[in-house]
Amino acid sequence: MKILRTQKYNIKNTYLIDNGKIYLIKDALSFLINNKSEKEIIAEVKVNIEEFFNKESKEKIIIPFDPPEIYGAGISYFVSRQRYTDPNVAKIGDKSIYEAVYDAERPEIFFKGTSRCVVGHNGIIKIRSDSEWTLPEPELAVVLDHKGNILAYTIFDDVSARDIEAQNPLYLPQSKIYDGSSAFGPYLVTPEEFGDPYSKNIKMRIYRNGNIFFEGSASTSSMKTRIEKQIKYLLRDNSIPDGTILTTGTPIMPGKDQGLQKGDVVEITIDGLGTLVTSVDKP
Ligand code: DO4
Ligand code: MG
Repeated sequence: MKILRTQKYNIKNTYLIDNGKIYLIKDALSFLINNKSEKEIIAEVKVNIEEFFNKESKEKIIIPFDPPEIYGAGISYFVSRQRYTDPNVAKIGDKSIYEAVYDAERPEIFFKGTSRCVVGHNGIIKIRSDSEWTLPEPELAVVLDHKGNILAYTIFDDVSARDIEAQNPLYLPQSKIYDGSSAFGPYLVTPEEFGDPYSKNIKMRIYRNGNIFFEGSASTSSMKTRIEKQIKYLLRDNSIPDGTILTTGTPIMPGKDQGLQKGDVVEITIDGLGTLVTSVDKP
């Protein structure tokens, strides 16, 4: 089952796509929390979902629901041990903080904001006004209930002001949380439909002036800090609300000269989750 939400004027509609049929439901989160009960279904509808993906459509795709809290896991893939290769990067003993956290038992879990900072499919992600090097981070994300059960999977872009993060690790929240610092969607996909989360391909393209400026791909099979462990640490002495999003870390990192620019288009595809497209702005 997939869930998608749209908006036309002030009216928001949430659609369930199941076995080729489309239903209007009250709300994505209550549908998932109430174990996909039929009581949550309002009616079967004859709408053309493909039409919403057409830029001219009046009914725009928006985030599938409003997450109350969003967290990120960091350095969960081997490639991210080398997040910064600069010799001045902060150290613990003789290891960079990134190598140290990759090798440690405790994963990196950070706060990534609330629904205030997030845009959906065809939305506009932002480069901070004080950042010259901002990168998209294409990630597999889970939607959790308050006990840490996985309700759904989705695509998440953990946009990060990498120059601000590099200046000092204490600046991490400023690199991660600001208006337009996240995107997710277009769908929520239930665990039964998504299947094994460790066999999915993640692909990202950045387009500049209509041409491919960056292209990269990776498999979730190389995720070292597995989702179960990330959830365990997220929930330790920390009560999360239903609908919390945990984004599981990036396996793809464009380089220093591949930072986003105003007008770029970012396209992220994950097997079974569709494609999330956003464009980039800088105030
Ligand atoms: O502290 C760095 C953030 C790491 C991150 O966001 C990632 O690995 O995806
Ligand atoms: Mg990240």
